Amino acid sequence: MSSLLSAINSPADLKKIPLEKLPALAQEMRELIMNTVGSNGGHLAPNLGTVEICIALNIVFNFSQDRMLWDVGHQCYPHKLLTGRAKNFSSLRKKGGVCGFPDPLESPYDLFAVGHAGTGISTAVGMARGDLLQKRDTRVVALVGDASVVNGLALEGLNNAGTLKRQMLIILNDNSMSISEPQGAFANYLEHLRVTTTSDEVKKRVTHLLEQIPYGQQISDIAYHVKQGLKNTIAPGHIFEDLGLKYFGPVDGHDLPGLIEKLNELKDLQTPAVLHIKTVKGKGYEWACDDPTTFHSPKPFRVEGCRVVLEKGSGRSWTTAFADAMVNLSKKNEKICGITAAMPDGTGMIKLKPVFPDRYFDTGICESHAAAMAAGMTKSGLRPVVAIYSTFLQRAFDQIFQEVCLQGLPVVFCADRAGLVGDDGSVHHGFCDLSFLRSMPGMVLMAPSDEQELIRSLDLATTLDQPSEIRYPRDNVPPAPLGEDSAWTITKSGGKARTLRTGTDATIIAYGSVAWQALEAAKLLANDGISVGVVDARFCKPLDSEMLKQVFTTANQNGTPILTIEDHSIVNGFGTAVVEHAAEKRYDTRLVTRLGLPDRFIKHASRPEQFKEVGLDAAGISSSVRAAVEESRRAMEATSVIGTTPVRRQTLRT
Ligand SMILES: Cc1ncc(C[n+]2csc(CCOP(=O)(O)OP(=O)(O)O)c2C)c(N)n1
Repeated sequence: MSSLLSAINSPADLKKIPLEKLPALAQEMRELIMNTVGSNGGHLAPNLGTVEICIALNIVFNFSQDRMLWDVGHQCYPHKLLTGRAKNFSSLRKKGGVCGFPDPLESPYDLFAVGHAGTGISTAVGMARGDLLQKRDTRVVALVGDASVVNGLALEGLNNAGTLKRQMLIILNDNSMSISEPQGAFANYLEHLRVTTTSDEVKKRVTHLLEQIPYGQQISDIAYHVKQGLKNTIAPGHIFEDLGLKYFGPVDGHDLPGLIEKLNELKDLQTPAVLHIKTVKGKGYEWACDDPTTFHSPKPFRVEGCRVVLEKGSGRSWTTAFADAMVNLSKKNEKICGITAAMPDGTGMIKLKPVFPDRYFDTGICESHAAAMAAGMTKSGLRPVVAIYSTFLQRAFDQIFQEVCLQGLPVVFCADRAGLVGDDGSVHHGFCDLSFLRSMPGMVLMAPSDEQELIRSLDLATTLDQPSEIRYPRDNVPPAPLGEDSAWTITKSGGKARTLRTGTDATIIAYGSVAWQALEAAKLLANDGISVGVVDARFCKPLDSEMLKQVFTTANQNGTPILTIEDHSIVNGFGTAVVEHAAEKRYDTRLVTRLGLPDRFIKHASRPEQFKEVGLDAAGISSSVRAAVEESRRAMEATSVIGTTPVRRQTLRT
């Protein structure tokens, strides 16, 4: 590791570095971040923009006592480098390595594990109030980006922050970008602030001008009134001031001496305040500045001279498959509209924009607004499709409940990144969507297992007269269809499943993309003489009761196990739905083994590593099936030995 950085094990070491060497330290930090993200992937452009503010904050404040709260937290790599994690930084986002987001389990300098936007101000207000009541002498700082500050939760936090009667500093890190273009009126307001000469600069200039005129006290009084007048008429940041927060800036977020001076000025201000800093996303690398969207969170890459070669993903992603399906369907049905909440590229919804610009909407980081807006659009006769990552859909819980389900409105939610997400880790896994959507009356839950199935599910969803969700993972679609072409329908007996493979020793009922792993497991087991059937459930709600009746009846007669499998929490997911249904129908629930994500947070690693860890890869599934088959055989033998019939008797209620 480089020389200045290698001597920093904590902010105390940073404070020993002379001011004139800090630019060299900033350069070392940028190089380390760039090289590490180049080999591991991760958030690049946001972190290149926060190097100076992290140095300045860690010099001025004492975060072993003071409080540093991050919003999203994807821009905290420089803070990690200065707080004892530089030596380990090459392990960024790798299994067992440094987390790509703040993580209190990793360091006491990270107070909250975060990855969802909009929360930093609220947790900071909480810490400020808590420390005040507990008589702890701390300073509280929150750092929030210009696109995150418009999130509903952030605005609620701001509203409450203004009532604080103590120090709390919000750093508004304004790089005039979200992942892509920022959206909405607030973005325009910040743009206006950025181009306005700062109030400090104006005040300085006016004072300077008046000092040149030798008319004594009289002029001094006039100067005072002129300054006040200017403050009131120019008043950059008046929105914050009106909310009860003192506003300072905007200042250059890369001017280290300036930042240190400003933070020293503000650190003991006994009132809530906003320091607006202007930063450049991708600072230090021209190619990152030129294309901050691509370099927001790139895959691994290598730099060849002034050219950057990004690692190409092989295969076709579920996101691309969705985007193409969405565009094609929109061509056939003029009522269909696409909505994204600040993830136009991540969800693929951006593909709709050039084709139907009037039917494409980006709400910014406002998932609950997106859901409620979609509900409103259906009342006008439109068919909105809202694409949101499963993990961020959690934000829209209440609007899906009240504005969509309670009204029975046909909004289609497409939950990308459903299930394990790999190196972004625990803050980004989409493992709760079934849990919270299952309980919503009228909601149809679907999960396709290949691209053709995705197209069919979207076709069906956009013709339903009730709300629905389609979930798919952060992965590639299988290269070929997994089974025969058959229509997606919902009848009196539920949403129609399809059979992918027949077998006599066990049946796997798979929900969604894990059908592929189930088929692979079945192939492995066939080599060992174990014959496994695989059903592609397609629907979690309404379940296919005909299919379940047949599977449970056969399993009961033959004494063979049933395994459910899903890329979702084992708690209240697809398997739970099957067991609840079986209990309701008085089927033998002892036949069922549920495979899914365990009831704990799964740390960052690659997606295949995570699948292995939770036993959802083909090898893990096959060993679970083998264990279940052996257990059933032992149970059968035991019942034969004591002379009873090997058939488990039960009453079937249909
Ligand atoms: C609730 C939520 N929705 C969406 C995202 C995805 N996301 C991560 S960073 C980001 C953009 C954040 O922009 P900004 O706050 O301006 O920070 P910058 O990346 O520009 O530094 C988005 C939309 C998220 N993290 N949380």
